[in-house]
Amino acid sequence: MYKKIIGFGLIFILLLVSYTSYQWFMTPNNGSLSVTNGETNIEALYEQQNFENKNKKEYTLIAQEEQWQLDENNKVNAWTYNGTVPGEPLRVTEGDVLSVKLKNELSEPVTIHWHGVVLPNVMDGVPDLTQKAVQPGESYTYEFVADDPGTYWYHSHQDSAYQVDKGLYGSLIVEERDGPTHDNDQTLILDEWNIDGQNQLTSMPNMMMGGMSGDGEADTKQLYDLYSVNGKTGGSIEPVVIEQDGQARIRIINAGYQVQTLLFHEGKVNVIARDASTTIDTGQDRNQVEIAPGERVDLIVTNNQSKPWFITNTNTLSNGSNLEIPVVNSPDQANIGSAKPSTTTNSEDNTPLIGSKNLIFQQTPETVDVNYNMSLDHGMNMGQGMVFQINNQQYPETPPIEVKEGDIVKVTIENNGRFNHPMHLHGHRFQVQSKNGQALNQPALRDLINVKPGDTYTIYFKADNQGEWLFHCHDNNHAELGMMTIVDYKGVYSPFVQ
Ligand SMILES: [Cu+2]
Repeated sequence: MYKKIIGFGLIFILLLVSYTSYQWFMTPNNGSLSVTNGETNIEALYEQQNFENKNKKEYTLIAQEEQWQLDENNKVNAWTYNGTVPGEPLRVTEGDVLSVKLKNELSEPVTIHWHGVVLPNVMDGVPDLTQKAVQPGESYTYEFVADDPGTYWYHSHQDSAYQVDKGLYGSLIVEERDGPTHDNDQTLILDEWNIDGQNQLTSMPNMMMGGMSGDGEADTKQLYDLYSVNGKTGGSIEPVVIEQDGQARIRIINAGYQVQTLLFHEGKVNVIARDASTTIDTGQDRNQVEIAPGERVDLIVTNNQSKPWFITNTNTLSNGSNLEIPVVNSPDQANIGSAKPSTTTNSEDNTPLIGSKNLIFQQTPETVDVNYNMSLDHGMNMGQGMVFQINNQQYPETPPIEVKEGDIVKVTIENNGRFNHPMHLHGHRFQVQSKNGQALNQPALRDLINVKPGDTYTIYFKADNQGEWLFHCHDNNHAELGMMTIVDYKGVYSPFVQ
């Protein structure tokens, strides 16, 4: 009898053990640690990655301080990835695994965010949301499949208003596996600098006055002294070389906080992609291209000039600085001083909304699962002075966009303030469907839409990438002062949230 009880007991224990381990293995994402209150840890989502039979491209990026010469007169104490501004250019082929070891040799924590890349949430580089920031002396490896060709960039998301301004950014190009390649393929990263560090966003009265009448850039114009292209300013900007009657693919990335309208010599400038989404060939000749903070635009530029010329911008900073990028026929074509800046055609710049070839939705979705109205504005806060808000709140008090996997999400973004707000969504692409109540003839697939004062856009996206994702203004000064929210998936949680 006694033995029998022990026998049954043993069998019971065995059954219990095997049932528990069965549960352990059958629980999606493998384990008790990864599921809390029925929610899955975002780290467990990453374990579902499959890197088999893929080519891996490895880089090491060291975050380090560097005395950086913008030109012969202007040296800045920059923060860099691998000692240069911009940081080392990263280049992979569609389908490759990109593996980047970040080593932090700065005195402050840093991260890397892969701007525009649709990737697993824990690789997104947002401190205290998708990872812990990488502390001084520590390392962290980012690894993901780069399966969507196009022009991207990377930058720190730790204290980004400051760290991106200091130079912690670089380009990430994902080349088409079988697509068109261009022998002449160049990247231009635009930025602007606050040389003496004296300008403050909190000295607002002038900006408010400027904002009344202006172009939505009164604050950036006050804040910054110099434009740079690939880390160089003025006469030190490296010329773009395109032989006469030849073509180049020019990838432009705006790493600064100011909307730029670039002017080209009259001739042929074709927009072929925006935000890594191939655009429809409009067949339209243009010489003007707008690019907002965080955006990328890929152009085919034909050089029909025998003499050097400049790509310029329509803006000037408060101190009169403007941007001039020389274009020459050959590296030894000197006498750039004689180049005439191009002039504006004053035609309305419709390039930000050029339609995309591949869409998520063939028609405007008739029913949506989530409908979020996002009102952008600025306000005053006793401690901080001017602040930037979503639905009258500053992050983290801003209402999140609550979704579940598979949802179709509609967001109506309305700018009720006086400044431009380039709104960027992490981990997804969205489809811009209408502007100011009017449907776009050709919807545009983007990860960023610059919402100017008074404008309203409706965008749609599919909630198909679980995680906790930022949706924020890419004028990082605005983001830091509150203009951020989160796309929060039900059913998953981040262990990194503070
Ligand atoms: Cu903004």
